[in-house]
Amino acid sequence: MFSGVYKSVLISFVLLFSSTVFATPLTVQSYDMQNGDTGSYNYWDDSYAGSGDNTVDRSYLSGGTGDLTDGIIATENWNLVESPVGPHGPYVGWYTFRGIPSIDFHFGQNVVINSITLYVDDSNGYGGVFVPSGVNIGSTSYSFTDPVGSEPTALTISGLDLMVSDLSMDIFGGTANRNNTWVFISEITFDGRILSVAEPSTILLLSLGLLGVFRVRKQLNG
Ligand SMILES: [Ca+2]
Ligand SMILES: [Ca+2]
Repeated sequence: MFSGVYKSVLISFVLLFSSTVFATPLTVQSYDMQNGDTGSYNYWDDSYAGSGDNTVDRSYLSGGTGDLTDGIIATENWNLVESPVGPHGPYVGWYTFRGIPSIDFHFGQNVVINSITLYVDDSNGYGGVFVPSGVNIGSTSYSFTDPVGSEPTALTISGLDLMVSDLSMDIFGGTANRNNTWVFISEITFDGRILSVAEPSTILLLSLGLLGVFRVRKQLNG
């Protein structure tokens, strides 16, 4: 019943619709920040590959990626997985007394971000490690509620509609009355969609497809 042209137009519509509606994980091309600090152990970004020295506290790391986007999410508290010997742990830890972590993420293309999730340790203050109290993204503040438990946890900011290619995030230490807490993060993820350069051409294809339908109908009628 449907002509081939009509079918292709229909498929194009479905593809366009699905690519714009459903949020999928976005790839971070690189992130820049100060390396983590040393406490009982070294809480560095051990897998960071880019500029800077990831074996020096607060060394400025740039142009690469590491622990925060490697897909490895800590499932245990910092004191259990950040060993002084052997492979280093999954967290990057910052002592907020030396400055709050500030991270610049680069996506390398235009994206629309719908949600951001931070995978953090929640030790309820053990060793001074707390869930971050909130983040600043650009000039907007988002606050987090510290779960009652003390397991590593995920903090998600949803309902976003941020059209960006770069994003800056300041992460505040836990508890409002202390500036000397530790923040431990093992992963930060972004969900949304790529603002594909193919979209205008898809629209062009749709237009051509519709034009084709009209021509076919005209021929049938004529
Ligand atoms: Ca990780
Ligand atoms: Ca807690």
